[in-house]
Amino acid sequence: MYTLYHSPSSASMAPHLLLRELGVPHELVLTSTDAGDHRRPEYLRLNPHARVPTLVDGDTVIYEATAIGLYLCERHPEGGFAPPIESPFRGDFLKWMVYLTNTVQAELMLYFYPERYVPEAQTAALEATVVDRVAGMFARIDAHLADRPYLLGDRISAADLYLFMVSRWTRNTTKKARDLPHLGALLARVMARPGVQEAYAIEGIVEPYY
Ligand SMILES: N[C@@H](CCC(=O)N[C@@H](CS)C(=O)NCC(=O)O)C(=O)O
Repeated sequence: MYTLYHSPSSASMAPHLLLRELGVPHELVLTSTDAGDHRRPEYLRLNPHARVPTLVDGDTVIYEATAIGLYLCERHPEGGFAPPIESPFRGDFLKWMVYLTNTVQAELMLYFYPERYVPEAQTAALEATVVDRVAGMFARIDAHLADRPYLLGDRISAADLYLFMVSRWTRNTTKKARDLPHLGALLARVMARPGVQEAYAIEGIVEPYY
């Protein structure tokens, strides 16, 4: 049985969606970043970096949302959320998983926590810069999706769930991922999936959904 330490609408969303879509047994432990649960000693013993999510699988403790996603895909290949190692799509899959966390998500952290990087007088300017730069990333993803429904082509993968999560994080900005035609269509397709709807109900997410 997996245990996912999660905080609603945070970086734990992609692993949560994947667990639901794979249909594997798991329990959730609410670790609210708003309430500071991620800084409590019992959580820091699992994840000393004080970040959410963390997945526990027996004696294995994994943090980093992408690592959790790759781990779950490898443990449940029958779920079909990652192309197998011998697939011609494997390289693309790894590329998107890493790009989305290492480039898109990393940049969005500057938007969500600008005060960690610059003095208060400069936070609005930093936020605006990040919104512009991330919009450029999503525009290139939108162009990639012009002739395919999902990042890898016809079949959904864990990378699309990750894309859904980071796209959602633009919903309160002036440049929303959902307003891009092809990306917006992908987000609607992902939102319609039963596992995603279950996860949203459990996390108590209200509109705008993405
Ligand atoms: N690279 C990490 C980032 C995790 C992360 O920054 N999570 C945020 C929530 S979206 C968090 O825990 N924030 C609390 C904090 O930074 O104090 C991952 O993908 O798991």
